[in-house]
Amino acid sequence: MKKLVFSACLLLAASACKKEQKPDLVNQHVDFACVHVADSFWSPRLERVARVTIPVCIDQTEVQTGRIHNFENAATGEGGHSGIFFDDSDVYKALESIAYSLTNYPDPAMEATADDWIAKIAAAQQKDGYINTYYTLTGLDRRWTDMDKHEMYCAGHLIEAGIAYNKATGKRTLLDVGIRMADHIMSLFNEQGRHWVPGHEEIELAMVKLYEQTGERKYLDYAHWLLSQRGHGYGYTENGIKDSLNRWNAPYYQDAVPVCDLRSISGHAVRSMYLYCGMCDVAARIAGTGYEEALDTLWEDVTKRNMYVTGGIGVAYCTEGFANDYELPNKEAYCETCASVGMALWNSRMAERTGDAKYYDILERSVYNAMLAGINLDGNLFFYVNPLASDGNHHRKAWYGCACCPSNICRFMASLGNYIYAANDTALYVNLYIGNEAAFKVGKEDVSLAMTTRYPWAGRTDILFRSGMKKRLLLRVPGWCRHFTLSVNGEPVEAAVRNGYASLRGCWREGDTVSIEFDMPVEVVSADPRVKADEGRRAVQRGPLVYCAEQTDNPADIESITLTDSTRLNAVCEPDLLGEVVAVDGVSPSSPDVSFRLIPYYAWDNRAAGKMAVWLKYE
Ligand code: FUB
Ligand code: ZN
Repeated sequence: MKKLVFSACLLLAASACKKEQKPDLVNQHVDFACVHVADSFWSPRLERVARVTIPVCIDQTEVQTGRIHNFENAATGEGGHSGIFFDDSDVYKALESIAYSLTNYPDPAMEATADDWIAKIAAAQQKDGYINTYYTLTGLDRRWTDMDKHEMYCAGHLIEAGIAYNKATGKRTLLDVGIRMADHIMSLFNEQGRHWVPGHEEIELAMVKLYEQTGERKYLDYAHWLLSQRGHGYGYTENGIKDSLNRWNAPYYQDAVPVCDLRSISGHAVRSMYLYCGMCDVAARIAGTGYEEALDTLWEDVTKRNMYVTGGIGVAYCTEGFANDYELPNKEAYCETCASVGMALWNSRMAERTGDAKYYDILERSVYNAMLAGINLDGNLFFYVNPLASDGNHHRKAWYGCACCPSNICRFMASLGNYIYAANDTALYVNLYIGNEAAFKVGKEDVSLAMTTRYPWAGRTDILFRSGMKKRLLLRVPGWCRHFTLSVNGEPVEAAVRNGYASLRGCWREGDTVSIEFDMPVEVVSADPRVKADEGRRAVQRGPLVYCAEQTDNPADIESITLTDSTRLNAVCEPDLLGEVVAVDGVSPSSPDVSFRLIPYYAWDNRAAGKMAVWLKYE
């Protein structure tokens, strides 16, 4: 049955699987529609997104909150607006999630729901193409007066959803709504018209997607123009975040300098991530933007001085953003789930731009730790904030007033297959080790593969060629891995590692199997000494996973857990714990008894409430 569904997806996705190589990208990711995830770790999670999490988003949108009523009211002009001014974006992100999910988990009832919402959205669009239920219901005369009111942010999510739904179903109503809104925006704000600095980035990357979808160059140029608006003092807000002089807080909005002069991260974390995505997208398609140096320097700043061991970013509650370099408190960490999704979106683009595996190291860290913690094991409770320590009072919730995170996790997970492979005319890159069956083009060749793995629990992955391939095979060697072995059809082989990829010859026959095995010992890691919060502390990692101590496993105060150089740390397979995990048991040298237990960080707060800590005392 699964196979049949998979073949249908391949047909639908045929165009996605035959993309032309972008000249300024080293490689391009293989579209998730060509990659059927079949993996003991991820498949149950993706199925839960389809069967539980998206239905939660639907229920919240239709029943528990006024999100869909806002569109109904905007269409009739009767009734008021409820919720936050950017709640429309949650509806669009839910639709984008539905679109991705339908590709792998066809669901006619869910598709009918989506069609129903889309009809309501289309009915709410103004004649001039404008669509935003907040202003339609509170006073269209005030639209486009405050750059922090997220009109372009919502439009960006609308466009992304319209493209996704068109690709998944062939239907184009939502895409056309998005195109009309894009054209409306472009008619108002442009070189001859008004300046505008989108207070929350998102529209930039969406315009590039719209260019890819329609082939209309104007959308790409417009994304470039929007980026060029930053750093010239054009920003204005009535009710948004202000500086000490009561003006638009330019650093918060990534608007203090022109984007090609950005060298250090500032302000809001999610906005920064989406901005950097837009910059990558434009730089890959327009020569001479000058964004590359900014992007490379920003990446160093984010990952070396402002990122948690979990891959989470953003510290400050007041700005949902970055603080001083190395200021990374654990209990007070913000680490919004959306910011981790943003890290994945940005790092995958950086990898396409450079062909360097180090970006996938960061993507993997963010996804398997900070992002995955954002959802519980049952798929129906969410963290917005993902601290690295808790007194026992931080718990996932069924929903949030500001509910950006649940649908962001959904859309990311439902399109997880995007991050496994990338290709160019001469090589196939393997970026993540996630079991799958895939069929796609590498250059002009049709390639079909099956990957099997027990990652992240075990280090071995087998890749079976179901077709021949005359291209190099580049296998990412994760940054955490100190030793690995490779074999082809059971015979050990050696391979040079360049840019983080083990590179293998370029002539494969149907039936060949390449196996790569990473040693996956338990490792104790320390933070940069400048991180005050982690002084005298260590964290535990195994493979891509960061571990934590939870009170329910460690009834004595977790603050008393102490690692020493002689503590033995044993990896223990626990098939029945937390949906299957490898736990890490600490045994002190003076006693054979287990003195503490650690579990993967992503799995915390799924049992009895209690304290949690990632960074443990070290003596
Ligand atoms: O403002 C829209 C979204 O809501 C942001 O991305 C999140 O940080 C939250 O503030
Ligand atoms: Zn969020």
